[in-house]
Amino acid sequence: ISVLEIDRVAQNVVKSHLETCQYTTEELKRLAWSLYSPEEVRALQSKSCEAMWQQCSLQISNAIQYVVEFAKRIDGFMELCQNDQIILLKAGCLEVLLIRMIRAFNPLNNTVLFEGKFGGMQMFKSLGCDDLIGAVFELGRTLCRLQLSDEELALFTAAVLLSPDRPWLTESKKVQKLQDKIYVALQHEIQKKHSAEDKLSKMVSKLPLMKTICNLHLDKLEFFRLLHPETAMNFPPLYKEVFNSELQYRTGCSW
Ligand code: 4D8
Repeated sequence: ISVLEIDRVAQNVVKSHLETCQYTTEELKRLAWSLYSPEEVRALQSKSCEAMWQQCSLQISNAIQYVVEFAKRIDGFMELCQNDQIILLKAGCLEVLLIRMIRAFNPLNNTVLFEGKFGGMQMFKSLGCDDLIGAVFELGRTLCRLQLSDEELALFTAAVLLSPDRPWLTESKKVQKLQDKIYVALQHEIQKKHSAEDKLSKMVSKLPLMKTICNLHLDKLEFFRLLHPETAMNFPPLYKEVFNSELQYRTGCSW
């Protein structure tokens, strides 16, 4: 592949990311000052488990819409068959969210942006998922240490989304070719910045923790569904579609 082609890939992916990342870096910098007060944190903590799950599933479903839009704008994604598009999104969108989270994560005080203000992991206490939340915050801290630029974030999330090893893909060779180009572009981007030469391997080494978090989330969801089936039924449609266990090939896709 030529340098020209790699530049074109990088430009497309970075543009798609910037157009779909919800908040600009400037907005996030300004927001970093607005922290939940101790009273507000207590109010979140004293919510019922069901109400907090409902609130979180809504936030996640909101954020997923932007990830879907990001995927659609990546050259080649829409040329994959619809089954594969759905498989890649279902399998990858939480990982992408977790990587995108670092833009909205403040490692100085271990807080994350949630509904307009920053708060620590205590604010998620009523979910009853301390292990999951602990892992998510740990990932936030370790990914922040890599100091990824928006260009690196864009290419990394695109590479994760276009993982050719997702089960049930029909055209994994096609996905592999797209991912290969993106990784070359990412390596190229990292070199431009004179950053540590093992930055890419450090990024890739965080993928197992992300997979663990995704599986933990699915376990928690399955358990929650058993305890509170009526609440789970009322989760946002997109959240249910992405995280329900059955693989379904939808024709009238809402995404
Ligand atoms: O840009 O959309 O504003 C996390 C959720 C991020 C989960 C969101 C969340 C994000 C996962 C709420 C609950 C990541 C941003 C805000 C809301 C991703 C945890 C924290 C988006 C980036 C930060 C900022 C709880 C937004 C993992 C697990 C969920 C359960 C349903 C138990």
